[in-house]
Amino acid sequence: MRISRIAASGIAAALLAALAAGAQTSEPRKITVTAKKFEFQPSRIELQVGEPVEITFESEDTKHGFACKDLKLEKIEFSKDSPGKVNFTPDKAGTFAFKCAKFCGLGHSKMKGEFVVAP
Ligand SMILES: [Cu+2]
Repeated sequence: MRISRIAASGIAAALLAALAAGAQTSEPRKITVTAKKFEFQPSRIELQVGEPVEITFESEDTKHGFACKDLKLEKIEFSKDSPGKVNFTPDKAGTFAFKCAKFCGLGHSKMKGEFVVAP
């Protein structure tokens, strides 16, 4: 009786640990990217296939945007007072360019970055 009770509590502990681990991996990794004329910082973001991420975009000056066609991430816009958020899980490995999706001045077309997704 005594032994089985210990075994049962061991199993319960293992289950709890598994649940906690599961909860941890489903929580997206949070990344903050700042934008200013005319760059993203960081401009090279390393991701992992299957790892959910939440990217917050903050502007240090004017209104900027973000879009990544290759990863099917729709255009968002964000400004100094109103950051933008993008949630996704990369499903393929490779290097995918993203860009500013809101005209922000003469250097706008050079305002780019890339996701480097590891398999
Ligand atoms: Cu911009």
